[in-house]
Amino acid sequence: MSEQLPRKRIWPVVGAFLCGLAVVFGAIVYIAGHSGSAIGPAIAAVGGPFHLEDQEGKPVSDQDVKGKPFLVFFGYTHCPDVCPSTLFELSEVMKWLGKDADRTGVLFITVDPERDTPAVLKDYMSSFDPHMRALTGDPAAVEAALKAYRVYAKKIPLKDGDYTMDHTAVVYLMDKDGRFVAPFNLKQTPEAAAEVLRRYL
Ligand SMILES: [Cu+2]
Repeated sequence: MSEQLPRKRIWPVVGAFLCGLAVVFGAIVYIAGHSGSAIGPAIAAVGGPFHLEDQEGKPVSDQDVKGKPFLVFFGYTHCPDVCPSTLFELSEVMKWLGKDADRTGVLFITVDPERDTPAVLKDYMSSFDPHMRALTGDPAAVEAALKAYRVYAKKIPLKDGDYTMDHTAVVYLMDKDGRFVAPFNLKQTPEAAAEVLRRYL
């Protein structure tokens, strides 16, 4: 019994502390949700103009996807796991969209223009849904696209003189006006993911 007593005294204190935390947290959420100035511009700042070329060597800019909701994903063809599995999942989403896939766009922008030439991209993309376009360009143009989408990419040298790329692997959902909506969730069935995209048509 002597052990029980202090505990009983502590719980109300802990309870009061947690309530205090809840109030503070609630206030933060409220302010974040209503000020707009704190979060709004950060979201609006994802995306923007880019001038690249696709796997056919055809110039592609942000203007080409205007009027369509589109998905943007940054990666590289030498990627061992994340990129191919993401592109596979996006291919499945495109299949579920059926005819509507023509009214959307999926852009796979390389973070490794040194190795990802249009010819390399063309070969690589033949494994995936044909609605997806892979983009590359000169390093400065790619860098500008990375900056526009706030994508981090870093070359990691390997022992044998080869290298790998560390990179942001977010799929961005952009609306018809080229505005960032949200990260696109692929941790759901392709059917459900296709429905999400369909809402922005
Ligand atoms: Cu990757």
